[in-house]
Amino acid sequence: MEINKTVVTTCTRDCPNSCGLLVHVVDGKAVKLTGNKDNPINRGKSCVKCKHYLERVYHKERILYPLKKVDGEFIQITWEEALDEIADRMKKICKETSPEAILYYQGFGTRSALKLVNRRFFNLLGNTTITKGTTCGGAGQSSQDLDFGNRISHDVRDYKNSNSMILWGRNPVATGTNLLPFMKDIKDRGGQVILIDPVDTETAPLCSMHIKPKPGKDAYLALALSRILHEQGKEDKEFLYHCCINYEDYKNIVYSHTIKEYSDLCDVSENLIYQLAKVLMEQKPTAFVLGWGLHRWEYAHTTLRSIDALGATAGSIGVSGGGVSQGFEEYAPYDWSVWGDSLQPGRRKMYMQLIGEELRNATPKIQLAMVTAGNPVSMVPNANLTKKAFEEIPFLVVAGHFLDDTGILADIFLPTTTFLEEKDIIASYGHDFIGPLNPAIEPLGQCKSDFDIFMELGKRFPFEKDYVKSRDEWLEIIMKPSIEKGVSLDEIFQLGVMNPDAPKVPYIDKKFPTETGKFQLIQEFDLPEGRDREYQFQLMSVAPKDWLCSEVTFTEQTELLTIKLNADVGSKLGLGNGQTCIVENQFGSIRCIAALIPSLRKDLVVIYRGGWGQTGRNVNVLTRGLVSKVGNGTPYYETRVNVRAL
Ligand SMILES: Nc1nc2c(c(=O)[nH]1)N[C@H]1C(S)=C(S)[C@@H](COP(=O)(O)OP(=O)(O)OC[C@H]3O[C@@H](n4cnc5c(=O)[nH]c(N)nc54)[C@H](O)[C@@H]3O)O[C@H]1N2
Ligand SMILES: Nc1nc2c(c(=O)[nH]1)N[C@H]1C(S)=C(S)[C@@H](COP(=O)(O)OP(=O)(O)OC[C@H]3O[C@@H](n4cnc5c(=O)[nH]c(N)nc54)[C@H](O)[C@@H]3O)O[C@H]1N2
Ligand SMILES: [Mo]
Repeated sequence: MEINKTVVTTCTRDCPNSCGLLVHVVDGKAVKLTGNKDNPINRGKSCVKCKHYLERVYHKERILYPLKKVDGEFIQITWEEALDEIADRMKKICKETSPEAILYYQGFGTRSALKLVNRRFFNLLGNTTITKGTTCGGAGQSSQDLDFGNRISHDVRDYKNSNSMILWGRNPVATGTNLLPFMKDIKDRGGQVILIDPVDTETAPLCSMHIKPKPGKDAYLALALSRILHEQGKEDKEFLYHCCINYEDYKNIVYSHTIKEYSDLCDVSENLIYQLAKVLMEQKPTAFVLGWGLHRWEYAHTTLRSIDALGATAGSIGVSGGGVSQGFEEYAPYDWSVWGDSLQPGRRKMYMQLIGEELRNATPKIQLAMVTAGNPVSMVPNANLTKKAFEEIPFLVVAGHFLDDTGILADIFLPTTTFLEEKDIIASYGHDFIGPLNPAIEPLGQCKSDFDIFMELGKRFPFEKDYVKSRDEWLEIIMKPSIEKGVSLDEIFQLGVMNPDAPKVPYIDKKFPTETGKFQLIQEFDLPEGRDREYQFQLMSVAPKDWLCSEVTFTEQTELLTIKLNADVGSKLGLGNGQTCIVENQFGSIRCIAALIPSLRKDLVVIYRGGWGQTGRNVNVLTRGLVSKVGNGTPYYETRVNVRAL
């Protein structure tokens, strides 16, 4: 490998940006990561997560050698020893019990093309157990599939044609900066960018208006807006009558409450609701840009579908500059048969978000589990239960970068490369650009990619011939659907390409891949009050700007987590700024440091997600294990807590 160079690559961190990057390498060491100006989506920009990523790559806590736990302590072993032991144990379990007693848990840390072969390994091994459901975006995708037939979002560049934008439960300043120039552009052209988020986020100051509904109750706001549009004759009659089904039922829902009643239900003043309706009527087209916060409710589909229907009413569907955009299919360019799921149609699947409970109730019991690119002990709800369940697994293999809450429980820990050390391809859940991973530096220490780990393991099994291939051979196979549409791997590795299937404006022909060929308006409205009213606050465990999911180091976590709460409410609880308090509910408790914010809603508290239990910073000891009604998502925010001074 050349030792001084600039390498074109893509950020693979779990983020909708998936920025095109340049790695600047001096003497074989990556010294700087910058945004690639040739990338059409991020156009040279990149975020704070990228700036600090090299610290993570070269961090002294990063694990660079395979480790085995002996008498409670990790010792360094060779790859041969590690992989032989894993393969031997797998064979023994398959022979003596059943492949079912082996669990594969694939987290969301990196979702690149070559990761498809991971699950294939377990499918070839037999009817092993895998996970179902998702801790991320399932509810949104399924809800939009119900309405549109298929969730397809607008390319960010289409927001050049928007005259207003509603950011609904999304925090791009922290989680996806490639929206920011488009927000500014709309405002520069005299349009409004409106944030709807119960929390005072970093994005709020950049917006023309910030509406803070009662958490989880946005559906009432969407219906109120639709009612105003209808009452003023400004609904998109053409689209509602000719391109939708269920319009009469939907209209009945819309007219089921008065604006005053809706205002009370979502706790947004009538005045603000009318102001927002005015934007929808006068600054068309409106781009509705939805985030992942909206998914994390048990009845998220009611909210999401009410917003889709509002988009239909406001004339935003199938219109350039409009749309109700929520995300992209990050596996779109690949051949899904590579997963090999058809080999094991009847296999057992455990809910990811209930993994603790599932493990404890399983028959046969899991005897060996392998986790890659995930940290379920920190990130899955009800962390105390999850941790116990993982501790009880007789043999746990974790492949990752750091000894996080899951890694620390491993019997064997396999050190994996970062995207700077790998060749691969990655698509995105925030846009339709397919980007390359070109190796910029040699693997640190003895780190191996997940791909190499699975190929090495594959060599130890009779299915070797089917499975063990070179990286390039697998990439050709996985990318076949894209190659058949004219994409070449060469152009991907040079810079990347747009997915050839990406529409310029989704649904511009007003034809929808639903059963009826029409847009399906929400027909039934189901939104119960919510659980655990005996606790005082809704717990909003949202994404922090400064770190990403649980990708933090031990030394970064010396202080307790901050809890943000309304200043008056905090004072009544006897709390001052900087004071330590206990946050607790039926699932557990953590200590936090109070930050009193005058403008914050009084019925919620905010604690950032992703901290580790090892440092007392895991907010998921408080969250409820639950599956959303639609889409098998995770309703993290259906959690209420009390706070008291220490
Ligand atoms: N810096 C950083 N970037 C990240 C991440 C990170 O942890 N840190 N995480 C990555 C991941 S995994 C994902 S999925 C994305 C998430 O990206 P986003 O969706 O932008 O971020 P979230 O914080 O999950 O949720 C956004 C907002 O939704 C709001 N929200 C929650 N419930 C409701 C509700 O009922 N109504 C309304 N209107 N708003 C609500 C929250 O208050 C929050 O501010 O970001 C990715 N990028
Ligand atoms: N309370 C609360 N909890 C939440 C959420 C919330 O809003 N509130 N949001 C949820 C969301 S949106 C998500 S997506 C999940 C994320 O939860 P997880 O899927 O567990 O993901 P991460 O916390 O990002 O942990 C990923 C780990 O994989 C490692 N890693 C990265 N790339 C690779 C790779 O290529 N190979 C291997 N072997 N390891 C790699 C990283 O270093 C990191 O240790 O958490 C959820 N948890
Ligand atoms: Mo996520």
